[in-house]
Amino acid sequence: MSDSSKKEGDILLPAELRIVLLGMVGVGKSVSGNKILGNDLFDSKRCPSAVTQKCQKEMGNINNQNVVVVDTPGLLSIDQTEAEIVREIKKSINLAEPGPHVFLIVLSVKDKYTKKEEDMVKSIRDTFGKNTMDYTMVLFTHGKDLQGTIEDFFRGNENLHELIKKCKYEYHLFDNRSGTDQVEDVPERLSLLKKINDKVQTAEGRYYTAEMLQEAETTLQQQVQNGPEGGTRPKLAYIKVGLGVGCLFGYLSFNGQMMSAIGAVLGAVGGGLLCAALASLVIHTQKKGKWSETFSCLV
Ligand SMILES: Nc1nc2c(ncn2[C@@H]2O[C@H](COP(=O)(O)OP(=O)(O)OP(=O)(O)O)[C@@H](O)[C@H]2O)c(=O)[nH]1
Ligand SMILES: [Mg+2]
Repeated sequence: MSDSSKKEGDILLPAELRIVLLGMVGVGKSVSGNKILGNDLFDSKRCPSAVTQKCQKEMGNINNQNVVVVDTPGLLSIDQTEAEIVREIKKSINLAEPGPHVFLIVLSVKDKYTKKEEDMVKSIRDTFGKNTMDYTMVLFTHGKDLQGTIEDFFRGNENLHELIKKCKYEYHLFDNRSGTDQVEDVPERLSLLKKINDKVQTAEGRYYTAEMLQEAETTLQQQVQNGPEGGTRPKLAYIKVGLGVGCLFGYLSFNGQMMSAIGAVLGAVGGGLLCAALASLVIHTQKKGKWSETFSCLV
């Protein structure tokens, strides 16, 4: 989906650019939002507890383009339960209506990329669904603390490097100096907005929508219902069909040689076992994402 655009020189800019900030507590989401908008609008401070507790939408006009920024509470915070935080950050989609062009996952280069950061990214992907990475950029903060280049930094961790490769909007580096002087940091702001605008252009103005969020919610619900092992429901369905088909075959094939009822029972047991085995194979390969491998073996 795309919205109306206007021509500026040779570049086709979306009339409005919508950005959602995501990440863990204290990594610099709010201060980055202030820098993007060139204004001190989001509350930001060094503090042992989460500062941002609710989603907040702010906007500004930068180089004749409306820019909407939605700040969100930090994930994996101990100040609220994960369910509460996820419920809150989902509101960012409506606040950025008709939907954000880009999610900025904010990471600080002062922090190592550990299982906690991986869990945070997983939580974002579970919440916003399979399309998330098509609309995501990693925004690194604390640039001044970097030794070497940002590329050296993320290539130094295989999982972080993999994350960057998956992000259609790639990555960007900020250094948000303390205080309000960072809002005057025009070159950093403009280079980020240019990068996002270029990517939006490549994506032909598409943005993440409320329908995608709805789809993600449905998928997650199904996964919860089916349980971590893929659930028993599909297996039961296969077994029921197997029993039915087995009964029929058993009845037909043994009819005349044995009592047809015994034939039906034998057929039902055989059919049930066969279909249960097939169900397990299907679920196992589905979970491992090895459909093509399985089918190339079977053919
Ligand atoms: N020097 C420096 N300080 C930064 C940078 N980014 C953030 N900070 C500081 O880190 C502190 C936390 O920044 P916030 O923007 O409030 O972080 P947040 O992610 O919004 O935090 P919560 O709302 O609590 O989740 C503030 O004191 C910022 O000034 C940076 O790039 N460089
Ligand atoms: Mg904040």
